[in-house]
Amino acid sequence: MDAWAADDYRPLPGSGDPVRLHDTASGLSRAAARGPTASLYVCGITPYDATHLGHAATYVAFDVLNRTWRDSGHQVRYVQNVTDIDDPLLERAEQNGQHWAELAAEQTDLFRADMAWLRVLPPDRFIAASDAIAQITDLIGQLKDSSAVYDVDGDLYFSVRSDPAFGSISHLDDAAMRALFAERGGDPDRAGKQDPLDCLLWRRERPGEPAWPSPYGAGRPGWHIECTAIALEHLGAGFDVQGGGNDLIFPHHEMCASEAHVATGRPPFAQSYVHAGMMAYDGEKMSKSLGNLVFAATLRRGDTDPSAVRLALYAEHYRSCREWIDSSLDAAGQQLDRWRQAVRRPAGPDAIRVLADVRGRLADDLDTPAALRVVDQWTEQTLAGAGDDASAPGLVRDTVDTLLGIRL
Ligand code: 5CA
Ligand code: ZN
Repeated sequence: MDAWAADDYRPLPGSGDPVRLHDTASGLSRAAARGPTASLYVCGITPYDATHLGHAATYVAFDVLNRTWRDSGHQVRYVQNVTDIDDPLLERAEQNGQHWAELAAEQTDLFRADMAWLRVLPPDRFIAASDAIAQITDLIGQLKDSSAVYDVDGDLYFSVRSDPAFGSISHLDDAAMRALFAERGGDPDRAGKQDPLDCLLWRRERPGEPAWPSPYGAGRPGWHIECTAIALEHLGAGFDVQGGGNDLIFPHHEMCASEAHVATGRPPFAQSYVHAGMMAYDGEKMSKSLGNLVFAATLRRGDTDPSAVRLALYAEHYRSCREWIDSSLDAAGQQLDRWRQAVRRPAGPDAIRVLADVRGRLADDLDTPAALRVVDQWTEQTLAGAGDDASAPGLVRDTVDTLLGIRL
């Protein structure tokens, strides 16, 4: 599937520091990429409703990683999926009296427009679950060969205990896993399962549901196997970072990793698992099911400056659980105005330091609040008339543009 048009990414002078990221599995801050190519899989949307600012915050955070990696000399290989086959999407399509594929196409288009508006650099591969059926069924075949698959009334399940490392990403106890599994699309209480946590790989065809032919009969894939198959196909086992919001730690990323460990026999699935905090609104996690949403498209269709949205999202660290406050857009707009005034001045204090400092802050687990303080400080000095470096305003403008995706 096509992603969206790439905005220009202009290389900066010199090169940035190696990026370190907090890895959920080890709890450590680690070098995020090892070779010249940095590989990234970010879990994509389930396209049944418009992109809200929680999604936007997560994709913008990984966009900063993409930009920071490129700036430090890596080639980035970025893959993102679209979960266009899943229960909530099928239910919404049914409610709307719409074909599921039409709803998915409509909402994916909206997402593309939102991402392009926010200047998020597109993934190299943007893959819908419905376009990955062959890879998914092949992978289920590999799991069957490892005796990690069993049948419950024609549906296929993955035995999580077949992976000795199951649990090593989330480190949750059994009761916590069970509760989250039930909350996030799992079926711990289904009769006939060997372990309540075993997850669905292939659901046999039911009347009124989409189905694809497969060696296991007609049906549709479960959720986790979709990302496992797409990541293994396009990045291979042991790629650098699997990312998403922290609501994906369990079960989604735990299940993906275990399926891959068993199928390939070559753990780890990803070197690091990186998670953004949840964005709340009106005191609760912004979520399609709760309906407490601020849509990116509403801002896009109004007169909101996308750079102000990015700046507002950067005000707190990507891993923190944050509350979206409507007035934060006004504050970000004012901050943006000052930055713009400063880069229009004929001269300012040396900006080589600003570039080095912004690079250093972002290389430290994408510390955007600290990076903003660096630019704020230069801005205040410049607006106060300090410095006589005529190249500084241009360099600050380029730094902010390339590393933060903010146009001044
Ligand atoms: N299709 C799956 C992933 S394979 C999915 O979780 N889709 S989603 O549309 O529900 O979410 C898309 C991305 O946004 C995921 O990375 C999810 O973790 C993240 N996300 C969802 N809600 C929020 C929120 N309130 N704040 C921050 N990120 C969020
Ligand atoms: Zn995923």
